[in-house]
Amino acid sequence: MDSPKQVPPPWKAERPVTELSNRKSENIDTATVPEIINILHDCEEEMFIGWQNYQRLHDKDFVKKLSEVSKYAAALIKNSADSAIILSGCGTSGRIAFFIATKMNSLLRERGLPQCFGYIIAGGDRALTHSVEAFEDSPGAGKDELIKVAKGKRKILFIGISCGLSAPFIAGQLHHCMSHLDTFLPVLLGFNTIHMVRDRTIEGWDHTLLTVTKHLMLLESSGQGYILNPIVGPEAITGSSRMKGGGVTKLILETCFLTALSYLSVSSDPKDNDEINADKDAANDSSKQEKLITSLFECYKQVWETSYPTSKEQLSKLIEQAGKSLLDNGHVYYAGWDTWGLLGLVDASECPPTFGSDFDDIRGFLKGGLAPLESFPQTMNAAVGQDPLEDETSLEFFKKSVLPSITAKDTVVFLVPSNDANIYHELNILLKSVMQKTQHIGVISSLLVDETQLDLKSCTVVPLGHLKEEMINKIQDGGLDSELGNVVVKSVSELALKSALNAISTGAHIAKGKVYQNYMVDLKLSNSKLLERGIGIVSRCAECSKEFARDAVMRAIYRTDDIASFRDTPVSSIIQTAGNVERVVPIAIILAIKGCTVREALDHQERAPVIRTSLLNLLQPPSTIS
Ligand code: F1P
Repeated sequence: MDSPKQVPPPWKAERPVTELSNRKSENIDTATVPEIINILHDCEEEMFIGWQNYQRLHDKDFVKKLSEVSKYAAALIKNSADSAIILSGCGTSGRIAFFIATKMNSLLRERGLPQCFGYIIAGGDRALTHSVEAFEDSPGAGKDELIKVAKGKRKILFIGISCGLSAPFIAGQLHHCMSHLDTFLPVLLGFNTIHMVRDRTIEGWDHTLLTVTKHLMLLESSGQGYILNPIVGPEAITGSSRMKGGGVTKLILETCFLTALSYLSVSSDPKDNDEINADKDAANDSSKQEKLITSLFECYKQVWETSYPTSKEQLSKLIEQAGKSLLDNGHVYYAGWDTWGLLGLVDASECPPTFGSDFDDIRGFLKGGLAPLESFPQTMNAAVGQDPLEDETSLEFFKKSVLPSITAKDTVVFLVPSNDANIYHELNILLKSVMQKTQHIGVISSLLVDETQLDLKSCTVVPLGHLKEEMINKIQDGGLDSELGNVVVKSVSELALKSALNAISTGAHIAKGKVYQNYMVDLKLSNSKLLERGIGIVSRCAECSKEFARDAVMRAIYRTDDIASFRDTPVSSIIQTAGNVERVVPIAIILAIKGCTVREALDHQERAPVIRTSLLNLLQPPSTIS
């Protein structure tokens, strides 16, 4: 019997699953690279098999809810003149919202349907590539953005994504939707149970995340809202929801919208599109749609699973090269085409907030850059240039402005999605130029790629898995036409790519000593969730109380031993300062362990800049350090 087994209320806070340390990855910092890959695999597997007794992706109730949301999406797509589907999130969740909205709009365009997907990312479009985490704390900013994007629409499916069910930005938007139910169907997507949602006061607001979520839960009982929250277990790097949180968000949303499109039998003659009859299919065949959803989940699992054995050896080599680059103060560059290039950009942009790295340490470039991908031009700001040569996200910019400065210390990883003569031509030219600069070159390719067309000598080639014919047949029997089948083939390989990229950037930062046990010990404390996470990490590493850790963090932020005058400083102001100060968590850990002054902690940090080594030195006698 696969019914949900969520722990029932009372509404007592416990540590959310998304902030727990995963027991499987406790020793990831001392593991060899092949072992790191195994650990990541074991943690990611929880996306599909679930965690403890909580609701899983495959559970009947979850699949049923997703099918209902997808039915609603189908109806809106059908009547899209005055309807919209808006996806919103902060950080990685906002980037995935952008990714999906862009992809779905281009699919609708190809099918002769109006583009009705929109996205919101907290902090605006600059946050697509940069860390702009502070907006996550503002319910008001969330609401204002939603009002802008929703303008002129009569019916809206709003999906607020917050992996930790923790972003006030999303709570502000859901609250607005719930006050305008004539227009909005509000959906919350995340990976904790409701009883783990924070009930803490939010500055300048008289609701909490818990009150908003409970209100939505009430609406759910009458079909006026949904909470989609399968539990996928703690992240391999504690709290790093960019990893499986981001992956499972992509998987769930793509499944939802591809299923929605399967409801619409589009006539080959665009004039006949009026005859699309979503309602008939939707009402008649729920169980067929639920089956399709389950089959789609299986497709993702199959390709994700088969990519590990096929890619492991070569991926290990690439992670070692990338780690060496970062240790030598070199760079890792991802250069890719199509959605693969975009995923490279996403992975790179997550490193500064997670590992306290520089923007240039790991960077991504995409053929054509981000500008042509805009889904909702009114939300784009001037940060993304229109000329690819000036657009710092484009492959053209990479060729012109980055390639000339590449050295033997750098690693370049090409992301090659498809069998395309233009890509082969461009890549062969690029490979020739890059080979003259560095030996560290990786090529991650889908099985669609014909490697005989490429000059790959001395490259580390990482092939990903491919969807089996029988699975393609299964989803086509389940209602997807061959065009949608091709989209599935692409989408499932993207998940495998995302895992490989996460492994490269995580493995490289482990090599650089930015992970202690499975904690990100140099994260940027740029919003309230990250401030709390940072205090928790200091308390765990230094084995001290939360209060003691909080004081150490405050001293590290303000670089003073006398923090009495900062006691009543509002969290928003602490965060504003903390976001601009380097190495807050490492300094706070030293302060908490040594009981020294800030000056002494800074000196210690300077003498031992590799954080993990410095921590081990403090915690153990040097002779026992591995
Ligand atoms: C959003 C987010 C993460 C980011 C960092 C800060 O989290 O911006 O994407 O990696 O951890 O929070 P969530 O709202 O999706 O839980």
